[in-house]
Amino acid sequence: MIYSTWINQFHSVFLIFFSFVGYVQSDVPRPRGVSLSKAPLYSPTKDFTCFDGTITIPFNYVNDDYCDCFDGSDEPGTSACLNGFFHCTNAGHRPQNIPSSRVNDGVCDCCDGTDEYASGETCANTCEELGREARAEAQRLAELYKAGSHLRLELIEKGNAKRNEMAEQLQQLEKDKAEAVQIKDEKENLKNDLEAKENEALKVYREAEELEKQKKAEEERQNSIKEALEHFSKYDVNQDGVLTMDEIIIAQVFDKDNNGNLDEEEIKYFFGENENIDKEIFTTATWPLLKPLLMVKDGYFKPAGEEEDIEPEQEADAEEAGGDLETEYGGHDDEASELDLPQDDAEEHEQEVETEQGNVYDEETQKLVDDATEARRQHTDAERTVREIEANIRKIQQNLEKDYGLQQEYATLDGECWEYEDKEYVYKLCVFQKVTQKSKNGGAEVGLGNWGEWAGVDHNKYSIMKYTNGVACWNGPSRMTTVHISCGLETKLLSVTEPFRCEYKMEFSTPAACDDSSPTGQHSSHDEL
Ligand code: MAN
Repeated sequence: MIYSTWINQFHSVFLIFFSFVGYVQSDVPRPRGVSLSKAPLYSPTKDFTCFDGTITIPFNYVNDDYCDCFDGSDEPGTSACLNGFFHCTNAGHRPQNIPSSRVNDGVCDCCDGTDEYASGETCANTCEELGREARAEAQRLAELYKAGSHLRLELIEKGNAKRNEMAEQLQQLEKDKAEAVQIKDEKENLKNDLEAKENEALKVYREAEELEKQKKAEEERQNSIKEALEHFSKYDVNQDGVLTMDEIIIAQVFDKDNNGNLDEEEIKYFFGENENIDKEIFTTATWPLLKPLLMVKDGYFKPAGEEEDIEPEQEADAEEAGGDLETEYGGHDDEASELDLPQDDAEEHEQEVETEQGNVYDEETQKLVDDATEARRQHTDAERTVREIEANIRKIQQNLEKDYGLQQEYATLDGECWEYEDKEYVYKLCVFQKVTQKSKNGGAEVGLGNWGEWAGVDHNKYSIMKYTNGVACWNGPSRMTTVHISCGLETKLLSVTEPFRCEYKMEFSTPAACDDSSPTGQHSSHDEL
């Protein structure tokens, strides 16, 4: 197989070399400006039919300097038809077809000078010299392609191996994934089982906690009533079970604004519509209003700006006792020292935290909690493993979907990066990935495009790579880059330009492009119409 490729390559090289000399041969009589291949269409013994088949004219109308055919085919040797072509034989070099308008226009277009036969312009025949140069260039290219094609074969081999390896990896990963999913499902079942047991065991604790809470709430309620009644009894000087206005005045504590008087507003605040207050009203309505006031007087609240002096637990208790309390009530020492609520509350809080931390489960329950925790951890790990495998699968699938050339010759370049520096920037091409630009004066890398597609034309799709969707250009579209690929013995970035603002053009050479069986490889110079 390698041998037959070489035969092909030799054939191609042969074509490149001799396509420049093959035209010297015959001197078949033909009208001026007609190529050898089209000569049979111009027979002096017959009428001439335009190439488009629309009109037939006597043969002596051909090249009579009057355009008869719509396609210009009757005037190959004059400038009469706007759309005609003049063929120069250019013996010694490449034949050429030039637009009819250039015939006898005073400019030498054909290297054999035949286009200026009546303009008076003397054209030197430079075909031999040009042909020599072209043949030398063709020879150079043929040798380059020959040498490059060795390297290209290696790239093809490695590219195929890489692709096969990726396909194998994918298969393996699919297997790994199936196993990982199974493990994950098992872990999930185990987790669900253990969580059910854990829940069951904790239910008892939660219920007990709930009961405890209710009990505490009831205790607090009772304490509050007790406390209220103690205060009631203290203010009810004559102990008749009713607080009167006189008694309230004596008690002093109802003087909200501390001005030494009980005004109407203060009386209304505590008494509402009642004239006297019995124990029931005191406990349910008056005490909740009075207690925060006592706490203020006891120093649990300070005027604005002095809050930082409040001990944290006092603050918490104060909030609980009456969050909407206004702070302008300055503290002064009073009977409020009897209120030792804050300390109790703090202890209670500590106890709750301890319960919530779960340090108090019995051994069996604790084991169930630990088992469930471990099962949760293992399930999370198993889920992560599946996700990681899936990410790898996606990556390999994306690579396998990439077009690495007809024979995978570009596969090994995937992910490889090459740099090019000009005065201002360092450019980086990471093949099949992205293109970036970094200013030499510092600053972040600017994306000039991500791998998009092959964009070569004329049967040579693999001559241009397109990288699109780079960083948006200021006031313009996203940056993009085209990478023009040519055959070279070394893989490297040859040049970077910016022909249009934010549209970059890179010249990149690689042996992967040294395919002399492709149209470019043969450097076809057949330009006959
Ligand atoms: C930066 C570079 C240039 C580009 C301008 C557009 O300076 O990316 O290549 O032309 O931005 O504003």
